[in-house]
Amino acid sequence: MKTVGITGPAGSGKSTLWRAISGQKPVGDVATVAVPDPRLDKLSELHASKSTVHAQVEVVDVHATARTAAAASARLRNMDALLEVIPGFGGQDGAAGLGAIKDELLLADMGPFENRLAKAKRDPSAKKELPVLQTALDHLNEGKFLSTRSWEKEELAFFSALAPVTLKPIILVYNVDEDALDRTIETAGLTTISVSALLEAEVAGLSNEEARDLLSAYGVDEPVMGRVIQEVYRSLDLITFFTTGEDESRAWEVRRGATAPEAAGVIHTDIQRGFIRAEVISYDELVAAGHWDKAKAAAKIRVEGKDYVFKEADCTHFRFNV
Ligand SMILES: Nc1nc2c(ncn2[C@@H]2O[C@H](COP(=O)(O)OP(=O)(O)O)[C@@H](O)[C@H]2O)c(=O)[nH]1
Ligand SMILES: [Mg+2]
Repeated sequence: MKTVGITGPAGSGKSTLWRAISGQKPVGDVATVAVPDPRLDKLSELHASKSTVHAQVEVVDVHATARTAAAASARLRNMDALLEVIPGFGGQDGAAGLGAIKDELLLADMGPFENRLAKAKRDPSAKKELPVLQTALDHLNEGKFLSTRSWEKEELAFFSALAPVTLKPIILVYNVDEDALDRTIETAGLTTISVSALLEAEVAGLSNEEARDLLSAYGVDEPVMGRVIQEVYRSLDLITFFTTGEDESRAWEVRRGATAPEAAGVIHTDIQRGFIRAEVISYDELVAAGHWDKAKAAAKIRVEGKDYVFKEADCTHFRFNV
């Protein structure tokens, strides 16, 4: 399960966004949220599955209970991806504050890199780290996020323990008034979505259908959760695959490029270890066939071996030995 942290300036709407994403009257500041996926609902319906299990993400209101900046920044470092909330509601101009927000993220990384560099300079066994740490620090000093450069595996190994904030996928959430949802913000290279956190928080307590109706009255096709998740999956390079049947239909996440045994390992390490083959059909083909058994009867199910690379929305049954 991936963890998404909400960050941003005080009063930007972080807690409002957290409520919007985590649903009705949540308590605390960490919520486990089912990833909405209409494809999964469709598969479940086609197979009359007894249970439907969505993929989950953990959404954290990073600053809600952190007493100090250091505590908040330590928490930020544990996140897989960040949502940076930029206030644009009530006449606020998000662009004006953008520079300061970027500087704050850069600063959060400069400190640890400076410390690490100073230590490495005193430690003869850390000689190899020096140029890499210096390159990273120079990059930050030039005002660039670490994610804007590609790093070799060995380079990353030198500083991944610092869990740099600017190496994480960062999605800017421009929090605008509900009647100004077409406002956008210019951010060189960073993914941005415009939302009204307040409107979304208000509809979060409603039924799915009511929420969609109300949002569509404002021209919003999809609740913020789905939009955020799409961006998070894209930025973390994750894909979704499905298992489906009478007992259960379930969505799973795996990194793009994963082979069939690796995908099997997401379900259980035993299935990866004892992997024999994967029966695979694309979501579209399965829906066209109407049912796994019908697809099988029509010889639409492929048999794939251990080198098969999983694709977005593959539907699968694994065959394995225990
Ligand atoms: N009008 C409007 N007010 C908002 C919006 N988002 C947050 N607010 C208000 O701004 C204030 C601060 O929001 P909050 O979520 O607590 O900000 P945080 O400090 O970043 O957690 C609250 O009074 C919210 O109701 C929005 O999209 N529109
Ligand atoms: Mg708050």
